[in-house]
Amino acid sequence: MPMLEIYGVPQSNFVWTARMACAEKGVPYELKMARPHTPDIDAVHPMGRMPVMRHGDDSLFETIAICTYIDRNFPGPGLVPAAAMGAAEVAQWVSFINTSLDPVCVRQFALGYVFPGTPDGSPNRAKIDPALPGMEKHLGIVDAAVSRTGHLVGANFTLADMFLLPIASFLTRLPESAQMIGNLPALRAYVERHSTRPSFVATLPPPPPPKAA
Ligand SMILES: N[C@@H](CCC(=O)N[C@@H](CS)C(=O)NCC(=O)O)C(=O)O
Repeated sequence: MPMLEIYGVPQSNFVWTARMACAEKGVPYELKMARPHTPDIDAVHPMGRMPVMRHGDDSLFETIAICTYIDRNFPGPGLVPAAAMGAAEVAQWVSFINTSLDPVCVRQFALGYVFPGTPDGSPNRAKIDPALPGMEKHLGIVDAAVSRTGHLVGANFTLADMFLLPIASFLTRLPESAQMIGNLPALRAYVERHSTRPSFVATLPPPPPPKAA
């Protein structure tokens, strides 16, 4: 069988999710380093976003599609519950994270630090500050959700958690979000507990390279 290939950079939360899905499932894969809007990515994703996947003659874009393929095409533990309600709840949280939580907490807030676009490279307060109330709301929602069982859905670690954990982990490293998570006991415990998970440890992104002098 051909080797599964994931294209992207490991610091992307979505690339991290796809890699965690492979690790949870025990699927061997090759991470092909590729930035957004470069030929390998543009060849598959119509908007030039990462990750994209190739497997033999098949290719996919959008993380949920890639993870669904990984889950259904390979043997190993299911990433989504078999029961209708559990599967629907995973879809619910993945959709919420992708369309509501990620835009505020990653695109607006975190990228205001990581890719500030300011003349001197300082954090982009014009992006960060307006994101804070929305971030507080979204983090409160997932705190309440994981307070029940320590997972987003049911009593097991599912694909929904693979979407949330990389984002929550990144947020513990930035000042305002770290403080918010510090004040949300269930979410704080969730990040601490699942950060020791083998699939998380095996896919932890390396620190960014030092800035050129
Ligand atoms: N909905 C897409 C989002 C992918 C995405 O936004 N990836 C980011 C990196 S985390 C990216 O490629 N951004 C570049 C851009 O939007 O131009 C998915 O689930 O895969």
